[in-house]
Amino acid sequence: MNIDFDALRREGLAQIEAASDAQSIEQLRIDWLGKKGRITELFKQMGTMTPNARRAFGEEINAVKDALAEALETRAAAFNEAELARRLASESIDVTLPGRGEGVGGLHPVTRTIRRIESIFNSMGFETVEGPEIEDDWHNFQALNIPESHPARAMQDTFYLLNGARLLRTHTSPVQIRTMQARKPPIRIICPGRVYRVDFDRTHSPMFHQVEGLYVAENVSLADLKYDLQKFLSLFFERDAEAMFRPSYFPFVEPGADVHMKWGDRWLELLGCGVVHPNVLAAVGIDPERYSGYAFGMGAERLAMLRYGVDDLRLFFNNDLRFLEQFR
Ligand code: 2U9
Repeated sequence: MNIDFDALRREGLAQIEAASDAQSIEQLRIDWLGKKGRITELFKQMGTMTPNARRAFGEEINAVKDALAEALETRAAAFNEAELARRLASESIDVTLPGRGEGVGGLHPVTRTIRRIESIFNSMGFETVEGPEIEDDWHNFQALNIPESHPARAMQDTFYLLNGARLLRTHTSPVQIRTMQARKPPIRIICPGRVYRVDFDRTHSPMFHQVEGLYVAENVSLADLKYDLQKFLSLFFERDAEAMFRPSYFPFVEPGADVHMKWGDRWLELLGCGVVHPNVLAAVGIDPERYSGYAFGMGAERLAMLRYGVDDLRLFFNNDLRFLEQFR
């Protein structure tokens, strides 16, 4: 068999030289030195040769094989090195670059308002108390002298859970009920928290925040209520607030009143209040002949709107940073 080993070697080396990446080198290794590669096929032919011819052929073909294997290895190493250098360059981090900067967060304007209301009442001797947002009918309604037929209990106002066995509290008043059950007068508490009502339009949100207060002791009167709320409003709005108490109806107080404040040349309604109804004290085992109390309730969003001059309630719930960042 006459084979031009030099030509074979030149052909293989030329192909290896022309390869442009590591995959092409691997393909060439398979084509030439693999199980069915061209060199391997030539080795197989040696079986039919005479011993002398086989020795001569073997030397030549082995030399070609070694030359190609070495060339393949050298090229593969070069490609691997280039790939490593490329990755090192692209994955390296310049630790001397300046940082991106961390923004400083702030409290939500409604949270700030609640904390402001709380701290004023804390300074007046009221303790902050919180309670569950999922309530039952008794704590949210019955104990508060809200009869079965009262409109506040209709399905369109209250979010009911578990087929009516539980509900989302419609005010924080059940916290005061639970506190009166657990403690003896005198009780002086302020109860901030989320409340829920089936109501959603320009001025109502299905979830909003209330702060309610309760003072129960001997000889608590409407005069105490007026004095304390007047003081609160002056501290909250940082001015000599002119307040007006106008009769209003809430099932849990008697008498009840809406509190208005002079705002420019208008009277603005700010909160509701009243003397705790004797039925409410009796429901929690406090003797209404011996003790009396006053209570009040306010919407935190409403007070936040007035304090910060915000004219759309929905801005408090959109979580638009352009709005929120102004309150830092
Ligand atoms: C107990 C007894 C009495 C809390 C009260 C109001 C009047 C009131 C509204 C203000 C705006 C609700 O958020 S709002 O819509 N609240 O007008 N709240 S008296 O009276 C109580 C509470 C608990 C045991």
